[in-house]
Amino acid sequence: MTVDLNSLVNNILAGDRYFLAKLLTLIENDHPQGLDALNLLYPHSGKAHLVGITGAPGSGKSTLVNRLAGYLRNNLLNPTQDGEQYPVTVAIVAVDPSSPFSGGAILGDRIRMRDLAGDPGIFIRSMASRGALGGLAKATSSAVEVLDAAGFSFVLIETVGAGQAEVEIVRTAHTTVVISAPGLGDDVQAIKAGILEIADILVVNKSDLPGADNTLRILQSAISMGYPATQVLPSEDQKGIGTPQWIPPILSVVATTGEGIPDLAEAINGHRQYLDTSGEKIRREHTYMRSRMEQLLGDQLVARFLNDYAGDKFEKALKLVLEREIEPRRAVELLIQDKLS
Ligand SMILES: Nc1nc2c(ncn2[C@@H]2O[C@H](COP(=O)(O)OP(=O)(O)OP(=O)(O)O)[C@@H](O)[C@H]2O)c(=O)[nH]1
Ligand SMILES: [Mg+2]
Repeated sequence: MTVDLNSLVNNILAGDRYFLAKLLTLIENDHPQGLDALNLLYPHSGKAHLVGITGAPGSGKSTLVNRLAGYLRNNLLNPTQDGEQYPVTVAIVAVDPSSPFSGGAILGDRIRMRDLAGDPGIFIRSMASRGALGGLAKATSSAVEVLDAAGFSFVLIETVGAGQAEVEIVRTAHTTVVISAPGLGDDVQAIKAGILEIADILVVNKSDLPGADNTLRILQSAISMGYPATQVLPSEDQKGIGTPQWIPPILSVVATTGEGIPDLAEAINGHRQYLDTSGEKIRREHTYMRSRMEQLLGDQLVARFLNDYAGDKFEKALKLVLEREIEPRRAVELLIQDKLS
């Protein structure tokens, strides 16, 4: 596929969806032209609010993201640009790690297509993994940067909160919403997986189902353990705004009816305000970009080292380690110093 780079970029900046979709495909396929275009677009990014939505398979992420996108679109106006106010625009990135649980994702996508189709202010993209999850995380970060540069006010990133790669994807976000639901048996699991540690907002979805109260209680006690010295639940009207430390609010939602969605939108905005006023946004971006660059550098260095220099030697070292002749750390040292006999 050959596309003129400048027209690709200019069309995307002008709001063209066809070229936007085309670039996302280039990026997903790790096409070099995708990276070139991203490089040109990157200076236009940094304005969108990035919201990560994660939770166990079937907890209702897709349904909730669909509702939230519609709500934001219909109720929020962008800050004035030329004196006029415009409804916000929303991009949705659904990350499907092609897990055996992905059945629900298809259903979710169908719901979305019915509800949101035809609204030019909403753009939906599914990212499927074609191989390593690490690759998916990389492609997703880049896709989010493209959507940000393309001018969307919000980018909602939906991912199953199952493993390291998903946590990595969520770290791209400014605000992370972790979804639990009764009847999945995932309450304790979520806490164990450390997924609560990345939560800025906690949602108990499917609050219409029995057991929702129990899920709520489990989350409340988990949060109170994490924030012992502070009042656990911010008062209803505050939702954490103005507190020196952000305490993740816990919200009850019924995504299928939209109950609780306005509160969620308010909490997201509250967290956004908190990030801006506390300096936390700058700190987070700094930490995130540093670790992202270190990781990219690491990947490149390893690939180069193995490719240009020590592919065979690496295999030899690996064999020696497996035969218990050399300890792995020493083996790597010897490889780097080229002292492997
Ligand atoms: N009762 C009830 N059911 C819900 C609610 N929200 C979602 N569901 C249902 O739960 C099922 C899963 O919803 P999805 O939105 O596909 O969940 P998901 O977390 O995106 O699923 P995966 O993408 O497969 O991980 C669907 O049958 C939804 O209709 C809710 O608030 N109450
Ligand atoms: Mg889904």
